[in-house]
Amino acid sequence: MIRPAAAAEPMGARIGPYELLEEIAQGGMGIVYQARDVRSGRVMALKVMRTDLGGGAEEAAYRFRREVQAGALLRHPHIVPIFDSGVHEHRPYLVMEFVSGGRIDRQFARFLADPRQAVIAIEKVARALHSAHQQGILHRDLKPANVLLDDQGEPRLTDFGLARLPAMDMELTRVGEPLGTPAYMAPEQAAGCHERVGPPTEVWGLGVLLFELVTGIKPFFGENEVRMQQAIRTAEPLEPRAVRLQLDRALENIILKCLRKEPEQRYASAEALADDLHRWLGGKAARPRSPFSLSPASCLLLLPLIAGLLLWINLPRYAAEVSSGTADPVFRQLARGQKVELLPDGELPPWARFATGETSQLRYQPLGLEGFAPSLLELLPRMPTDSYRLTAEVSGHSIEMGEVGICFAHAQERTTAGVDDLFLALTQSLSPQSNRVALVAHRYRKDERRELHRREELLQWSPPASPVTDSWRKLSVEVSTEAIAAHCDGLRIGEVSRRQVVQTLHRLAALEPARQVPTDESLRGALGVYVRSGRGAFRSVTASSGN
Ligand code: 3AM
Repeated sequence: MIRPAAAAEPMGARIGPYELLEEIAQGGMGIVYQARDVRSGRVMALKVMRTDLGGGAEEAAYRFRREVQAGALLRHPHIVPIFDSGVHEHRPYLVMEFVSGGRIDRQFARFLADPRQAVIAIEKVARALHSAHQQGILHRDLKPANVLLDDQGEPRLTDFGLARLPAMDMELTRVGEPLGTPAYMAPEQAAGCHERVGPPTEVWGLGVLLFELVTGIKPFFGENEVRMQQAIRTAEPLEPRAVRLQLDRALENIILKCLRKEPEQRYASAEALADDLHRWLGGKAARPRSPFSLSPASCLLLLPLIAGLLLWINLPRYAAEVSSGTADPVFRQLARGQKVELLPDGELPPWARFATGETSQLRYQPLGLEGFAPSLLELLPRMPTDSYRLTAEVSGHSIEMGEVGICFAHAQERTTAGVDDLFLALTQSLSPQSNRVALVAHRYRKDERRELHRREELLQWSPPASPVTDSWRKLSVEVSTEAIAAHCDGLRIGEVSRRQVVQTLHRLAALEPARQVPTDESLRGALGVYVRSGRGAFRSVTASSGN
């Protein structure tokens, strides 16, 4: 569950004998800090229950207890050890080893580039899980946030707060109520059949993790939790090789075996999966292709893939860390005045990431983006020059008043109520009734309690051609130190001064009090594509310096 940011403890504060150094992350139940044990000087990770749980505090406290109990039973090099626990001002806390490399999906680009790395990591997680299973412990909440990487790049499983412990009664697992995180739940878990949950349920979770690491997308799609659970129970998974054509067939078979609907048809244990992954790494796993992967449903699913190579991709947020290092050659080309194709051969650059809209869906050939909330897929983190041009051909459709476009400036701002994304986009309306191009400033905040989307138009224009649903439209922005000019299908449709942009941003800021007032200086680069309430397709996305 995503909750709005909780009030953090002041840094330097003490919880038991631990001095808080830095907040690392906030989860649904607790806040994780880096902390120092004042007795030994050792740096640890400390998780303390949130203060704002209200009626949920009892269940959260129970999860802490469960995590500590599981921790006492578990000793494995790929499980994060728990060293200590206690209660601070009526809130339970636990102290574990500090694991410095962050969640496994932060290294997504590395695994995409080399599936063997993903297999090596998942084999280790599978062996760690198997050791837990042998103690009668089921993790029940496998997901990328619970697999961390240490400073050696080794995977470390954590968070047994939802675990089933040996001899545990069904206290908090009411029959029929699913437990876990929807996208990673096995069908029996999504259906709330707790008595069918066992090691093969975790094999499923490992299969989803591996699928995601080697393809960059999840095997099932649902735009909300209910649809996701429905898809998991009834739909066939995507085939990994439909997404990554070069992926080894034997590896695909291993993944699909993890994702069989019936637990009995999956690997019987996490160890059996680990062994098969190990054989694959040694080049020996060559299992026959599963007849399940060619079921009519998946063939149907493949048709559009074959026809147009339409690959729906759910790129995890922070898919690749924005690294100016990796984008360096592009910056050099731009600085030399060359025009750069931001989707060479229709492929995403490795540094692409969602600046906002991480739940949106992505496909490619041509690149497509689908989302209800505003989604901004950043294709270049910044421009090396103040004056530049961004151009793209866009198309799309929507059942509502959606829009599709290019985005050329983005900033994140912390407000008293949450984190807001501010961005500028040149958009084309997607509704069949309306045919408009507009230069728009957005302020967007996604948090679970309140979704905020404010939008102000700086320029509007009605193209003479038919709505974009039937054709491609070429949109282009020219940004200079003085003004922003917009073009559509080669026609200049207008210009706004940077002063106007700043005034508009101020108006948006005034509507939602921000800690800092935005300036045009606070809006930087972030060149990319944008969609809201619909599906957009993009091709020929280019950037160039100067005018
Ligand atoms: O989302 P990020 O990667 O910033 O790294 C973990 C992740 O942060 C951090 O909590 C977030 C959700 O899992 N975390 C959890 N346990 C940790 C530990 N033992 C930890 N970071 C370091 N050491």
